[in-house]
Amino acid sequence: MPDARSDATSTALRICPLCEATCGLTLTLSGTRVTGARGDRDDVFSQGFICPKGASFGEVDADPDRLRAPLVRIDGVLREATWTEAFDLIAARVRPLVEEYGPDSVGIVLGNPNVHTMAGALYPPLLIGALRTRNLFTASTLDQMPKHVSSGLLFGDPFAIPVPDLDRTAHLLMLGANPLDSNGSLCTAPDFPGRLKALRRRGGTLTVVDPRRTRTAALADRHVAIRPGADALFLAALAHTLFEEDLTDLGTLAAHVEGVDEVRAAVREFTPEAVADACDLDPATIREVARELAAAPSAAVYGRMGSSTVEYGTLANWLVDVLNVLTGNLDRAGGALFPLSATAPAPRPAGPGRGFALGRWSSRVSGHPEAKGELPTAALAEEIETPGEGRIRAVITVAANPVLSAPDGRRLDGALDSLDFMVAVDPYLNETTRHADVVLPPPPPSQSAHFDFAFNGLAVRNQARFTPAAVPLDEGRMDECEIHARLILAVSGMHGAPPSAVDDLAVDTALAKAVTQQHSPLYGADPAEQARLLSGGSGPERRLDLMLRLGPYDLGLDDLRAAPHGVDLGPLEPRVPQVLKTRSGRIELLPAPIAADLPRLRAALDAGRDALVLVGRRHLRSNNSWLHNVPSLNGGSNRCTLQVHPADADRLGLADGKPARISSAGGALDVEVEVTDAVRHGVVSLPHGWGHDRPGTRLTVAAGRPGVNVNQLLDGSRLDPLSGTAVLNGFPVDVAPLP
Ligand SMILES: Nc1nc2c(c(=O)[nH]1)N[C@H]1C(S)=C(S)[C@@H](COP(=O)(O)OP(=O)(O)OC[C@H]3O[C@@H](n4cnc5c(=O)[nH]c(N)nc54)[C@H](O)[C@@H]3O)O[C@H]1N2
Ligand SMILES: Nc1nc2c(c(=O)[nH]1)N[C@H]1C(S)=C(S)[C@@H](COP(=O)(O)OP(=O)(O)OC[C@H]3O[C@@H](n4cnc5c(=O)[nH]c(N)nc54)[C@H](O)[C@@H]3O)O[C@H]1N2
Ligand code: SF4
Ligand SMILES: [Mo]
Repeated sequence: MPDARSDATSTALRICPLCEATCGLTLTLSGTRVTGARGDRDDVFSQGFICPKGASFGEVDADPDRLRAPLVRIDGVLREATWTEAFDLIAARVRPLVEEYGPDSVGIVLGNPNVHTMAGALYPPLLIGALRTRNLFTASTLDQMPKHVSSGLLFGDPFAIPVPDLDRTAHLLMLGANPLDSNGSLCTAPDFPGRLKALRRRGGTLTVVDPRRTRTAALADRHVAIRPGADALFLAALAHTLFEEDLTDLGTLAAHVEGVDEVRAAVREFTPEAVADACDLDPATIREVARELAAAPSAAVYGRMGSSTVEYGTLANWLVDVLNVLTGNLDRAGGALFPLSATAPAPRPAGPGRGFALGRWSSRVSGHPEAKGELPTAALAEEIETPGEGRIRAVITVAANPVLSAPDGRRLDGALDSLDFMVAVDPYLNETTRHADVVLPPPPPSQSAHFDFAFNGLAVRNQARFTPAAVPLDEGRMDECEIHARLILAVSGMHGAPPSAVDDLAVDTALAKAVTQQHSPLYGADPAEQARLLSGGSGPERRLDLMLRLGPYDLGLDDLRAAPHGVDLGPLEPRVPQVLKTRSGRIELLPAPIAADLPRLRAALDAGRDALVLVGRRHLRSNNSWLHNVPSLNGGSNRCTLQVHPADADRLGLADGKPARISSAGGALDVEVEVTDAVRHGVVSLPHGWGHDRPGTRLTVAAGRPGVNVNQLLDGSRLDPLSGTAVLNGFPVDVAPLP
């Protein structure tokens, strides 16, 4: 490993943690400083692809605003402290709250970067288990929870998420996703843009459904500029058309599906004519899209943010896979398949499972049902503010910035400020962490080992890659895994125990279970001996090694170390019925909670139409709320402007480059107008993650171009009821020019 005292140049491999594409990077180092990054041409998965974010890895890594030491609030002021002082304070403050007010008095908030770190994959489940709180909030209810709920209901497993077989499909119907800027989501595919171009080069077709003419839509054979929020209606009409024109063909899947006739009846009213007005589409177009889907030799339907964070998000996500099933494309090459990651438990034999339960408990104040053990992040503020038994008095945020990423940040600001105690595991002093009593900063990514626990299970090709830390930990730094382990000990009454105790317990628990499971590769083995055999220099590496050994491939951590550019495990393969965990052991195509939500969708057919609604957008040189502090990623076309169609601009008296006031239920914002026909009429677009104008933060570059927080327009009351996911796309707004 490079030496901090030397300035000799060298290179090191690092999987990029900045988006779901998980590209392999080759870092150039001067001593221990990252001076550059290029795509690793030998990476088995990304084969040299890199985007501007990855290319700025060195700048992201070396941001001078990254916190170097823990911060502890003393007399109201956050000051640098030692790790011992920080964990002592956590231990002294959290346990008494739990003892006096119960486990639910501590809320846990997990943000998106947890899926981009080993620590975030391995420890939060243990933290939740240690605290036994039901007040768990994550970025999932601002994102993909509708997919988890839909998969839970259809397949019995919320993590069984079919991904489009990008490299082999003949037809991709994509809704509410813009992978040319996002690089893909719930579909891990380095160089997604190149893979879409390859699809078209081999004669395949791409249809993009999006109210904006995105860079992805510009690449498509067909762009369907739907009215926001109407995807579920559009998809129901596609299903209706397949039935009406006798175009369904489940193929070999038929033996594993129940409820097809029930779905046929359920979509009867959703004719293309009936949904046309709500979608603002020609019925003939809807029929053509359905026919093309049915006629394609293979096809995949794929939906993301724009069909998820909307009023009918779970219904839309359910319909995506209903269409994959009805056209026989689920679980076949070229369709939508279930990945099998190297750290997934070895497959158990096919057969009935325990099924997926929804709403096992509800949130205290508004009675929102839990989904996958989580409550809606949009309800976090009220759970802190509302007095009574079960009120949240302390919050632990890990890699989360809900003040910007969730609805009504101003209210959340006030709520976090009123807490008895708050801990943040975060590299920055930002809009959220400024409220903390203790901030525990992880090291920059070059100093952490990496393995993608989550994204390998969502990847278009099975593969496994591990990159050790590229450079050693700086003096005074603590590995994020150790931070998490010490945090767990501090809040669970074991403060002072060695952090390895947490990993040992996890290893022992997993081994004790595995040796009793007949389908496990370690069935019947001696757990103590297996624990001794584990390879890895640290607790988390031993845990990774164990998960690999318990997994479906004959792999261990040493194999991954011996293959620094990764191990290719082949294309996705059919997994039905083994993957199913429903009570019936079959795909349950019309689950009861979905059927119960359909009347709401029927009502939407005749509901009034809003004159102007807002949708979000992402920019290639941005990532949610936390990359605006990197100079090369902030500026140019990455700006927080309100995009308005020329016809709407005329109607409302708005002019390009001029200020306007936009308002909705949660408040009003002053923005700069950008007139462009890339948004359809009746739709305006404002990106999220901006609004870096609050005092008490340390984000020098971001504060210089703060932008506005789009989520201030929301009051937190608009949710997809089945998943508790906030409606971030397709809500009504008013816009007026400012003098
Ligand atoms: N209006 C609107 N709102 C949205 C969205 C939208 O499209 N429109 N998108 C939603 C989506 S999809 C998501 S996923 C959420 C994201 O919501 P969040 O996860 O709350 O927000 P992020 O901006 O990703 O912030 C992550 C935090 O993690 C910190 N961080 C960065 N790297 C690390 C690390 O290595 N370790 C730790 N411990 N912390 C780290 C950052 O400093 C930051 O504080 O936002 C949602 N909000
Ligand atoms: N560069 C960059 N990359 C990122 C991120 C980032 O912030 N920046 N964030 C990462 C994260 S956390 C995620 S979850 C992914 C998200 O990845 P994507 O889902 O691909 O990203 P979005 O840009 O949010 O795309 C949503 C699209 O839906 C459209 N849309 C809005 N409303 C509707 C609707 O009602 N119907 C339809 N059909 N379309 C609609 C929007 O116009 C937008 O083009 O990106 C990840 N990658
Ligand atoms: S596409 Fe994503 S993973 Fe690849 S270099 Fe860019 S930010 Fe990193
Ligand atoms: Mo996300």
